[in-house]
Amino acid sequence: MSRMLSTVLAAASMLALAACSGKQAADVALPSAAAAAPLAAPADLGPPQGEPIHAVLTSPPHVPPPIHRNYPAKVIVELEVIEKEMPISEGVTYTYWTFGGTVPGSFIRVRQGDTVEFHLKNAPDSKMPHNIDLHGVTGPGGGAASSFTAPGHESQFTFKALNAGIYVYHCATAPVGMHIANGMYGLILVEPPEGMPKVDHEYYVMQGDFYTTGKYRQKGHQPFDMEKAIDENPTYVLFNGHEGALTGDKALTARTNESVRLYIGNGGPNLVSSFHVIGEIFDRVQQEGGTHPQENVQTTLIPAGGAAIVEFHTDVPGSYVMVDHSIFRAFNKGALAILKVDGQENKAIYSGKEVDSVYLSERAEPNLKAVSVAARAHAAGTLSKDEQIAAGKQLFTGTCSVCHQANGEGLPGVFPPLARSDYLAGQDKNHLISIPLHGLTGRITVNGKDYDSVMPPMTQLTDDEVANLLTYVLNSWGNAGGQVSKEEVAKVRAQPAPPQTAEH
Ligand code: HEC
Ligand SMILES: [Cu+2]
Repeated sequence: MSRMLSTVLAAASMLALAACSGKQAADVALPSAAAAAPLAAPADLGPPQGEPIHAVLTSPPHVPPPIHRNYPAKVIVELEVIEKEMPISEGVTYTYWTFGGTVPGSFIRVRQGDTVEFHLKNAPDSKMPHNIDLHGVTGPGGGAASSFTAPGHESQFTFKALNAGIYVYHCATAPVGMHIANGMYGLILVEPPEGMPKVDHEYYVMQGDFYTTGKYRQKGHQPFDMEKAIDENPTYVLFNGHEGALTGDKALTARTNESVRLYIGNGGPNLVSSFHVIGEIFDRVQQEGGTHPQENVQTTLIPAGGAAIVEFHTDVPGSYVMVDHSIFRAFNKGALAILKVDGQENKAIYSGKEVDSVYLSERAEPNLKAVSVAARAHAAGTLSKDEQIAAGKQLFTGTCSVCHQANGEGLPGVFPPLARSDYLAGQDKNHLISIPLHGLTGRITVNGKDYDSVMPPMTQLTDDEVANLLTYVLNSWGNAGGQVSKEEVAKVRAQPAPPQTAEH
C-alpha cells in the first residue's frame, strides 16, 4: 500500500507546484514618493481651515477619491450601523452587523491634520447597542468610550487625525469578539499631507473569519457559533464578507501596464492573514500600514486588527487569484478573490501555457458554479434527478476529477476508473456513500485490475454535495444509473466509519 500512497502524495504535490508557479519579477517601479517621505511624526498641522467638509464614504471594493487639499479641514463623517441578513455563500444566509450596510464597513478617507467630527448612528431596528474604535484615533478607546449608541440613537465625538496611514476601525461593544465576528470592521485612510502617489486603480479588500453552527456551505440560515469562535475554528474565511464577493462578474479589474493599489485590511476577529496574489509580486508594500515601504514582496502578513497598502504593476493579462496563503482557507473556507487583467499578451514576460498544468483559478470557477446550481435547486425546494446530476457534474470537476479524471477513466495503476466500473456496480448504496465520506483504503479490484491505494475522506463536502456527486457518477460514462438523496447521506454520516480491510 505504501508505494501507492507515495504515488498519490507525489501527484498531489505536483499539482500544488503547478498551481503556485507565478510570473517572473517585473522590473517596474511605481513612483516612490512614500519611499522618500520623511519620518511622519505625529504632527498637529494647525487648526481646521475653510468650510466643514462632508466625507465621501464608499462601499467595498471602492475607495473614495484622492484628497487634493493642501490645508487641514474639519471633516464630518456620518456612519450608520445596520444589522441585516445577507448571503454569506450561495444558499446560505447570516445575520451581519455592519457599519454602513456592508462588510467590511464604508471606507473613510481623510487627510493628516484634519479634525474629524464623527457621527455614529444606530438604526432604529437594531437589536444591539454598538460603538466604534478607530485605530487612527489618539485617545482612550479610540473613540469607543464616546460612541456607545443604543438602537435609534446617535452619538458624536471629535478627533484630530495626527498620524498618516491605513487604520482598521471596529465595534468594541461587549461581547467584542462577537460584534467583530458579525462583520463590524472597516478601514480609514489618513492621507499624508502631500497625498498618495497617483495610481490607475485603488481597491478596498478586507479579510474576516466567520463562525456558523453549520458546516461550510451548509444551506439555509446559519447562526453565529460562539464556541467555534472561542476555539478560533472558523467555518468561513472571506474577503469582503461574502463568498464570491470578488469573483466572477464581481472580480476586480485592471488593464495591462497599469498600477494597482490595494488597501488590504484584516478584521479578524482571530486569524492572521498571509495575503498573496498568485502570479503577481508586490512591487511595494506598506507593511502593517506603516510609512516606510518594503519592496518586491511575495506574501504579506496582515495581523487581525491591522492593514497594509499593497502596490503592483500589471504586465500580463489573465486572472490573478488573491488568497490567504494559509491555503485551506482559500479553497475550503472561501478566502479567494480575483483581479481580472485585460490587455495585450507579453510573451517576453510570460510565455503562456507551455506545459499542461492545472490552473488554480479555472479550478475555482466550476466549484462556485456547482454551488450556485445546488443553491438554486435548494431554494426551489427539492432537487430533481437532473438538477442533482447538473450540480454533481460541476462539483466533480473541482473535487474528484483531480484523481479520477474528468472523463472518469482514472489513471492506470494509480486511480481506478469510475467509468463502467464493475466495482461501483457491485456496491450497496450505503457503502458507496461511505466512500467519499470516510475514504477508501485497501486492495480492491476494478474492471479486472487491482488497486491497493488510499482515497482520502472528503469531509469538507456537505450531505447534498455528496448526494449530487454520487448521482452524477452513477448516471455518467455508461454506469447503471440510480439516485442518492441527501437524507441517505446524512444517515450514513451519522453511523461510525466502516472498518477499512483488504476485502470490499
Ligand atoms: C486524491 C485522489 C482521489 C480523489 C480526489 C478521489 N478519489 Fe476516489 N479513489 C481514489 C483511489 C486511490 C481509490 C482506490 C482506493 C483503494 O485502492 O482502496 C478510489 C476509489 C474510488 C471508488 C471505488 C472504486 C471505483 O473505481 O469504482 C469510488 C466510487 C470513488 N473513488 C469515488 C470518488 C468520488 C465520487 C470522488 C469525489 C468526491 C473521489 N472518488 C475523489 C482516489 C481519489
Ligand atoms: Cu457592535
